[in-house]
Amino acid sequence: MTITITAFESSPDRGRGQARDMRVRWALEEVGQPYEVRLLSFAAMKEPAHIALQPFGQIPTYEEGDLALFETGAIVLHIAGRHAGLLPEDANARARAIAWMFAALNTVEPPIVEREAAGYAEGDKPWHRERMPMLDSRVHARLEALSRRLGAGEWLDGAFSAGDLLMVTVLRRLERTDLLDAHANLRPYIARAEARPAYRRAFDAQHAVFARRA
Ligand SMILES: N[C@@H](CCC(=O)N[C@@H](CS)C(=O)NCC(=O)O)C(=O)O
Repeated sequence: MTITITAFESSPDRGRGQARDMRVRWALEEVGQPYEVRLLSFAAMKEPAHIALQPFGQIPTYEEGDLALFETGAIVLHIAGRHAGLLPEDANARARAIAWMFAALNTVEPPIVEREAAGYAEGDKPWHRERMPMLDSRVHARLEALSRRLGAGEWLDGAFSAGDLLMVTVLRRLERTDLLDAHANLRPYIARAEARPAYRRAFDAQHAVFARRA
């Protein structure tokens, strides 16, 4: 059955793989599933046809036969549940890997996105400069705990899993900041993930969308 995902026609990140379709592309590459991409303009994302698939008018979505999904966590979990390669066979290890998926999206991503949003949505406010150190420290608190748990490990819990996949896409949002520098094992963790052939294929595919338009 053909899998179709949606992505930005013109990604604001200029092909740096920060848009969340990257998570879905990477997961599909890890499990060896081919997919098609429907590119959407910002206007098309807010039209009824897309809102029917994604109630918040965002990308990505995932369609496979009569199944339509939104939310990258749900999509990656669906892919990982259907195909080998992203979740361990052992039931307890599988549950722990899923906990890391939730941790990435529910515990680590929110302060990172809030800090990012403060930059473009509140940069002109008189209190912006005073607020930033507080937002930085919230991100650092999460990174510190994550870094401590990762320790000298290659991945978060044994073999590479969907938990690592989501965590790395979240951490990559900080790649152009200095926030990762205080946590010595996090950039190497990201680099290990980025060296995976499946990651490279997904990255190149989303970059090609940007390159074609440039
Ligand atoms: N929690 C959602 C977030 C989706 C999301 O924020 N998508 C962004 C692109 S990475 C988007 O569509 N932004 C445009 C908008 O919100 O209008 C998920 O993980 O799928």
